[in-house]
Amino acid sequence: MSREQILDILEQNRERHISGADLSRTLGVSRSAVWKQIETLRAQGYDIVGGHNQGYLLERAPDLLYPRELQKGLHTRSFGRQVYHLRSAGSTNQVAQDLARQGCPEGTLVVAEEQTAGRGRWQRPWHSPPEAGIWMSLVLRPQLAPYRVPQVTLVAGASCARTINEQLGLRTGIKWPNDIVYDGRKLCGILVEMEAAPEQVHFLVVGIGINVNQQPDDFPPELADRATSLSMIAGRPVPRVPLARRLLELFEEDYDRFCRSGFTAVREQWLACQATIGSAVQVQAGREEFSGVACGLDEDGSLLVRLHDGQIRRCIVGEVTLLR
Ligand code: BT5
Repeated sequence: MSREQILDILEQNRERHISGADLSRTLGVSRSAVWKQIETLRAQGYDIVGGHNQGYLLERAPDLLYPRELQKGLHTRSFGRQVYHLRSAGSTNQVAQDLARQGCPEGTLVVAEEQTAGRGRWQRPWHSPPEAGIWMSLVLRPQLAPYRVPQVTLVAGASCARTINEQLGLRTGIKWPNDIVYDGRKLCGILVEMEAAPEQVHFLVVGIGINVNQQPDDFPPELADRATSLSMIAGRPVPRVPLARRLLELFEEDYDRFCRSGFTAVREQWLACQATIGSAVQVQAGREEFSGVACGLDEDGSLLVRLHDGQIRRCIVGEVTLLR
């Protein structure tokens, strides 16, 4: 007997109590074995009311990113078909990289309720407090030359913005290349890491961090006026499980289109959600720094910036600051 079977039965009977005797008969185990499993489920956050004599009723599943919860009604081919759920991880990108090196299939997902060493680009820290956000990493194995990897960041950004906007009825925007922002504050970041030979990517790890249920006090002082969360924007708690599930579906759809038809197939979608073009920007690209007006997105995903002397500069990688 597994806890999963007990949950299956309780989920199919959300309107009535199921007696311990019925559960023990159906599953062929003792009533005390049933009780022990119920206690474990409660410890995992499942709100099960009742007891031996009254019978059991599942009132509420927890909003934790358990594989079982994420995979309920998940319409994907490979994304999230294999899920590693961790209460706490250093960095989910690191765990996913290790799994990728061991040969895990494309679409393998690592999610953590908390990260203690969450990272951004250039080893900057990513603040990931417990149960407050979606901290996840996906392993991808595209047929792709390494120079095109920055495009995958844009694809993931477009999928994140689409998911958030669709699920919450918001108009968040993408700051090129990898931030989702609302009212000038960052609520989601993407970190794509790769292992590659000169001509061919071996695997990618796409790390996505979405601030969901933080309140202003949950952010460290240095982020207080630069970061926000979906619940701060929506003014209510936001369930994480449906959001993460929908993100897996939309990201798989966009990624498939990208693999089949190239970046052009996703470019329009990125443009529909962008919050960069048209703004005055300052760009840090390697050791170089320049400012101008972001004036377009090239066919390959590079940001085009018109400098003050009218020259157009293409940026393939870099850090953009929006100037007000
Ligand atoms: C990013 O880097 O925005 C990529 C963030 C990726 C995080 C995910 S979570 C799951 C997976 N596992 C990981 O270890 N990472 C990925 P970057 O553009 O370099 O931005 C980093 C900067 O964002 C930091 O220097 C802070 O200023 C700011 N920051 C840190 N934590 C934040 C948060 N929770 N919300 C908003 N801004 C944050």
